Amino acid sequence: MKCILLNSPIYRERSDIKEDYLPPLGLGYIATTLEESGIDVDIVDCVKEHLGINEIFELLEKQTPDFVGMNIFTQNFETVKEIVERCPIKTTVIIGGQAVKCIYNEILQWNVSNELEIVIGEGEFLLPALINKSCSELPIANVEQKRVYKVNKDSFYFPNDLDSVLLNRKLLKENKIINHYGQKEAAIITSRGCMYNCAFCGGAHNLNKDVTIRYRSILNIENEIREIIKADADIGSIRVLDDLFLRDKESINNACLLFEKFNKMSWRGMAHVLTFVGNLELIPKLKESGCRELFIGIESGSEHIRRKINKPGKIEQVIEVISAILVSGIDIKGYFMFGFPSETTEDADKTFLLASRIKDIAVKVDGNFRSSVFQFRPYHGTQLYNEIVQNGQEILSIKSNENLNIINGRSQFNFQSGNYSEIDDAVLDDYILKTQNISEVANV
Ligand code: B12
Repeated sequence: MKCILLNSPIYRERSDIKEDYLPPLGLGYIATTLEESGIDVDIVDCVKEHLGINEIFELLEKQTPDFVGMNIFTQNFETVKEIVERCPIKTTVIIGGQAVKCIYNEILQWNVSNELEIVIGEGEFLLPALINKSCSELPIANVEQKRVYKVNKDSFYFPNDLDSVLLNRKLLKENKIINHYGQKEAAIITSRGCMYNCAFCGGAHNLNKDVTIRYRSILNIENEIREIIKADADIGSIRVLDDLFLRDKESINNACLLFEKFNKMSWRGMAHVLTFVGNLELIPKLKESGCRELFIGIESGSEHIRRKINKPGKIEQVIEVISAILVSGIDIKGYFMFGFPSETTEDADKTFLLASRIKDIAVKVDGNFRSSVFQFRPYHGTQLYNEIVQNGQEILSIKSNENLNIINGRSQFNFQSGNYSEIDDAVLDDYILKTQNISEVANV
């Protein structure tokens, strides 16, 4: 039984654009359980290998797998649809990923001749059962030869205990991810589910209530880091990719205790401003533990927009927390977004001003500041997507915004599917470009 898992391409055609890349850990978890069940599995990373539809078809014709699994995102919905509909071989296709819970009805309409399994939720325990035809749960929908399976907290296949979910990194073939500092870096995920309600994010708590928030134990994370170093002694940095690793006082203390054990290594992680409100005194300890950079979603400098997107924390708290982090010598990569529904040039000015204020602070202290700026685009399964649809507005299909591609290395982020703000298109592009240009280009 052979199964190929495709990390689906962002671009329809082969592109040799040099872009940042992070490994598809979700597919890695699935490949690990498939391999353990005796299934011959291979991850083909179309993002890393820059494969377009034609190259994927050539590969499938050559390898003729019995099963082809692939993830789908709002951004590459049309491309994945084309791959599935025009698939040149007889196989069983399996589609999964965060967006599926909101688009499975559309996928059921696809014109497909192959068998199609559509999976809502976390797939690593369900997939071996599906492939080995031993699945104990019935599909929640069934149209012709297409079936929809759902893994939520009530499913037998839901990973309740993250410590028991293994990741064989060899299957990810992640040989060289060199980070912004020139260090060889490995990425890890320490939690699943989210406690925040960001209105632009598909992982928001309010819209995923059938999934519980789960954390790995610190010992389990420590063991994974030891495995990573054992497999590759050149790893100089760990990047924590989930939002909840640093969430409160206790988790900050735990992170310090954990990384103090790896004194030759630095680490980087995501955090929210609220993580540090009331915990500023712990930031120097984070620095001592090897924390080199924090990734923080600042998003908007307008209080009105922040309320609309459920982004907690007042502007003054943003400044206070970010200043304390920079003063401690930890760098910050701050994410900003322009073009939220109903956003005006006044709101956008406030965001640009906030990014400029942070840059002004950074130049006077040890920590460095990089900005990473996006045009808002509505993703399936988010509050803002639902609101736009409820307002009767049409969500346009995704296309590249070439005006933004004058900055190198960011074209994978420069997609848009309509402008829902009160700001003219060209003015919006200007805000994005000038806020991006506040710092050096923010890559990995
Ligand atoms: C960390 C992260 C990333 C990381 C790593 C992803 C990873 N896990 O490997 C990086 C930075 C690489 C990333 C990239 C992108 N991401 Co991202 N990411 C996240 C984040 C914050 C956490 C996801 C996570 O790691 N969960 C834990 C892991 C184990 O779960 P997972 O990856 O989802 O995989 C599980 C299930 O989804 C499912 N599954 C996944 N794939 C498949 C495939 C099959 C066949 C099956 C059956 C099941 C299945 O089983 C997996 C194992 O349990 C979420 C937001 C959130 N809080 O959930 C956004 C999120 C998933 N990302 C999102 C997006 C849009 C992207 C990008 C397209 C961004 C871009 N470039 O513009 C790219 C996709 C590129 C690609 N093809 O890889 C959106 C998706 C929304 C949507 N409707 O499409 C989310 C929801 C954030 C948001 N803004 O709303 N992302």
